[in-house]
This record gives sequence, structure tokens and C-alpha cells, in this order.
Amino acid sequence: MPVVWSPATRGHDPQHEVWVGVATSGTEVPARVDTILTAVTEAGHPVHEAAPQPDDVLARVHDPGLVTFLAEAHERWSQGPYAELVGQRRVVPYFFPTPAMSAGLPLRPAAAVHAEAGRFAYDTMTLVGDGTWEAARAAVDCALAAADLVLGGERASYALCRPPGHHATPAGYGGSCYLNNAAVAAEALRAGGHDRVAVLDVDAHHGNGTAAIFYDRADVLYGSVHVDPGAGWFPHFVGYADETGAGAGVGATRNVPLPEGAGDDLWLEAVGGLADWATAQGCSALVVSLGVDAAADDPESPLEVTAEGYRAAGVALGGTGLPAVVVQEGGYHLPTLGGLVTAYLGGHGE
Ligand code: SP5
Ligand code: ZN
Repeated sequence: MPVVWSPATRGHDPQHEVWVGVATSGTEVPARVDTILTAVTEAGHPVHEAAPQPDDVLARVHDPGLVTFLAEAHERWSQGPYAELVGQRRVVPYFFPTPAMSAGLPLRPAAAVHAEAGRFAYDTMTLVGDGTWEAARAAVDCALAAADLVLGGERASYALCRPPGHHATPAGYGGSCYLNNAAVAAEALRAGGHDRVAVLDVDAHHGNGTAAIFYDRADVLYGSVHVDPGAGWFPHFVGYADETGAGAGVGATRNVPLPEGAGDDLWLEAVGGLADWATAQGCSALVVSLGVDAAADDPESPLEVTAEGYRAAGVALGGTGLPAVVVQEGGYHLPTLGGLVTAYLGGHGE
């Protein structure tokens, strides 16, 4: 399967994430790119570097306010006084103008970037450093180039996207995600002539961003298997089984939350169910949000899936026979990360 990557995706390195008020080491690190790149190269997949791609498809996915904020935030932050503060060389939001704050009052843009960040960021873990915009935009280029390969006749392609994307909403960033690479791939497939596309998300976490982008649409389905947010897991507030779409999109969202410790059998039953659903709904192409953080060794989830499980997931989704753009999402255990990705790609085939 052809692989698309970009060296600019290594440049996002905010060093920390702020979790429960403490700066902890980030898990979504640049080394993820190189360990996956080495593994796919050794497994014999042809590797291409993504060329810069136009903005039109990205503009269908995200509000211009989010895109402009992300493109300019680090430069605004660099103008101070934050650079003089220890450990504040990246944008850390502190004020969140949630509906509880504004309570019906009109919200104006905030003059201070440390406040304005909270208009778009919905957690404190997803920081913006000096290479963040370039990396996030390059990840979108990878998704677009991978979609182009499929539209050009490849049965499948793999976009080595970093930072990941499935938690990025139309106007919000969080969960280590800034721009929604999988949603961009889905829109590119739609623009390329596929009337109905399914995004199937096997990352350990519910892809609330992708779900939100397509929630009221019938032309892009969203199906996800993930650890039950009701058991205390990110994204906490959404991802329940009774969220099935709205308006024209009623029935076009399918969430399968799993208990902690689910293991291969329950997880693969859910993955197979999503594959059957996409086929039965008449989709002509897939986007696979390939998070490998459901794996047993991963520090960010309790789902206990094996590498054989990931291979079997590839067999199930590749077995639909639908052309597919596979987009990298989460997966944080560096020693096993590359092997999990190649297990999936080998199962998927071509
Ligand atoms: C794309 C993706 O997999 N995003 C993961 C978002 C979930 N992150 C939640 C992190 C919860 C706190 N983890 C503690 C780690 C301390 N370094
Ligand atoms: Zn995840």
C-alpha cells in the first residue's frame, strides 16, 4: 500500500501537555513519525513525500476562524510577554468562553492571545508551538495526497499523519488534534466523485471532531469503536451509542463504546459490524481512522487489543473491497507503534 508522509510533521514538538494543572511529558511526540516510517519502509510499502496541496477541501471541513487562529497563534504568542515566562514558549489557553461563561451575552474576539486560545481550544493538553501549524497543515497534505492516490486508481493508501486529527471539530482543537485529516480525506473522496463515503474510526477514543463535522449529513457516515466515555475516558462528554446523527444525517452515525479490558474478540466484533454497516449503507469508499492506541501496551487506553487483532481489523476493513484511505490517528507506545501499523496495513492488503 502506498504511504504518504511529510518531514514537516516532525516539527510539531510542544514538549508538554498540561493535564490536571500539571505539565506532563507529551505522548504525541515527533518520534512517532520516524518509528512508523521505518516500519512501513522495512515492510516494503512504497513511500512518497506529500507535495503542498491547495486549501479548498480543508475550507469545507473547518471554520476560517480556527484555521487563521492556528496559522497565526504562535507568532502572536511570540510577541510576548509569554516567551519570558519559563516553559511558556507555546500557546497554553487559560480562559474558556464556554456557554456557561457567556450565558447568552455576545462574545467578542479577545485581544489577548492567551484568552483567545480558549475560543478554539477545548482542553489544556493540545499546545501550539513554533512548528505546530506547519506540521498540522502538512498532515492535511498527506491526507489529500493519499486520497488522490485512491482517486487515481489505488485500492488503498496510507497517510502517515501527525499530529492526529479526529478530535478536531469544525471550529475547535483538542485531544492532540488541530486539523481533521480524516475529514479532509473524506471530503476529497466526495469531491472526487464518491457519493457516499464512510469514515470508520478504530482509534481507542471516540473521534468527536469527525463525528461533529458530519453529524447532520447523509453523504459521509461516521462509525467508531472506542473505550466507553461513560467509564471516564476522553472525550468524556460524547461518544455514546445513542448518538446516531441529526437532520439529514439521522442513522449516519454509529458509536460502539466498549468496556475497559475489552480485548480482541469484542473489539473485532465491533470493527466487523462497522464494516458490514458501511457496505450495507451503499458507501463506495472508506476512510479508516487508524489509531493504534487500542493496543494492549498503549499508555492512553485500556482496550487490550493485540497486534494480531489489528491485522484482523485490516482484513475486515480491506475485505469490504471498498477503496480506502487509511489515516493515522493515535498510538503512543513507541516500541510497538510501527509493528501495529504494519500489522493493520498487511491485513488490509494492496
Ligand atoms: C488522537 C488521540 O488518540 N488523542 C488522545 C486524546 C486523549 N488524551 C487524553 C489524555 C488523558 C490524560 N492522560 C494522562 C497522560 C499524562 N501524560
Ligand atoms: Zn486515541
